[in-house]
Amino acid sequence: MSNSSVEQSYSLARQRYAELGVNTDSVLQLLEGIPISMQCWQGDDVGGFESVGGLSGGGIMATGNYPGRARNPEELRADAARAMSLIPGKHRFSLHAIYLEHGGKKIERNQLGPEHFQGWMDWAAELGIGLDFNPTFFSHPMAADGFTLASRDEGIRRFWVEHGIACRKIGEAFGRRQKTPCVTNVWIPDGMKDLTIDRKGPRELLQKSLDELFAAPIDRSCNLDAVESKLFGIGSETYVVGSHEFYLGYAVENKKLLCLDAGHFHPTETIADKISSVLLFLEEILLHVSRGVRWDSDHVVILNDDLRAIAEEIVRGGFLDRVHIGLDFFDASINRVAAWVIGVRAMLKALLSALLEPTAKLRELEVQGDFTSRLVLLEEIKTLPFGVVWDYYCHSRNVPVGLKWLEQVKEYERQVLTRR
Ligand code: RNT
Ligand code: ZN
Repeated sequence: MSNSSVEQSYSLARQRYAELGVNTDSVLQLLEGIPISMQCWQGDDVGGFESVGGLSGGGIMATGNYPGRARNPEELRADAARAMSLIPGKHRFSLHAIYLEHGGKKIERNQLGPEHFQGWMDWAAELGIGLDFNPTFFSHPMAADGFTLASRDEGIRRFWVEHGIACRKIGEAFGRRQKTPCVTNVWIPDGMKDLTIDRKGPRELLQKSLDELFAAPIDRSCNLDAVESKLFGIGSETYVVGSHEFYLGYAVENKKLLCLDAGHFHPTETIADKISSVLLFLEEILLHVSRGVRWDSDHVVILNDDLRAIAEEIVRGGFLDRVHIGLDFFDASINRVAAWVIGVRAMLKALLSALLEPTAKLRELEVQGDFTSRLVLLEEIKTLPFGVVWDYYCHSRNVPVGLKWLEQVKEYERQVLTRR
């Protein structure tokens, strides 16, 4: 598509939206201010750089063997930067503790410090993006029996508390340097495969561990703590210590961010409708936007009804500055750079579509009790030229329009990825 046809189509689309009272130019400005936190772990199948080759485990497993996985921090940074260059707007990058740079020395997880992430901080500063962080409570001998913060073994429990504290300090260092708070998200795999007698004990231990982990004073303007619940995992099908109810209570009582992962609830349960409830009791939340196919499979996020509903809830509720949007998927069966681009672009499209909605008008109809008109208008706006506005957004922010980005990914695959 030529530049002038993108612009011409946009001016007609702008007119169509204006008829409904929606200013597309202001919408695009708003959209530009929403950062999406792109997850590092899509780039190397959740391997990390702790040891050569990395090891997976703790119920997290990427499937597929597409060539070109990033094998070291330099490759991962190059891949992520390539993906970001194909996505409109400035975004963030979410690191896991296992993506440290150890300089050839063995660093225990409870000994990690900001110095092991210096390369990442420099890279982020160069790109002008913010970093988020995640302690890694899996892929480790101390997590081999499936318990970390809720372990009955005091040595193991203490080790993981210390890891959590170390990670919050790293998050604080990120935040101080980048001038936006780093969201540091705690997810642990703890749970039981089969029938569990004592469901209370491990939860008491987890509560105690979190209290210790969060007791270390950290500047809230630099680091925000989040806690992520889960329903079940591989090997923890029957019982997960950090359930939704556990963390909802914990977050409310301790003023933490609650992380809602789209794949961590019952298969027909979606997170969109939870947002307006939890934000009555919490200042801010983190979303892990993911796509479960039949189970918590972490497929690449696409523009489907679930994703649209999440974006609509954020926009309709006026929650844009209280919801941190992070992506959480890992697919090793397709080009990993493309997976990132597909996921972030899909999230942005969902937000754009939500921002283009004549929400005030719809709300008015609802309050008046005119549900007929509400439904008619909702159906009508589905076929407005939303794609044209999206194309113009990409064009005006100097990233490839339409399928053009894929050509660039293919070229990168030929030049770089297949040579690994
Ligand atoms: C696991 C959680 C968690 C991880 C990442 C890698 O079920 O969703 O967020 O996916 O920490
Ligand atoms: Zn998650």
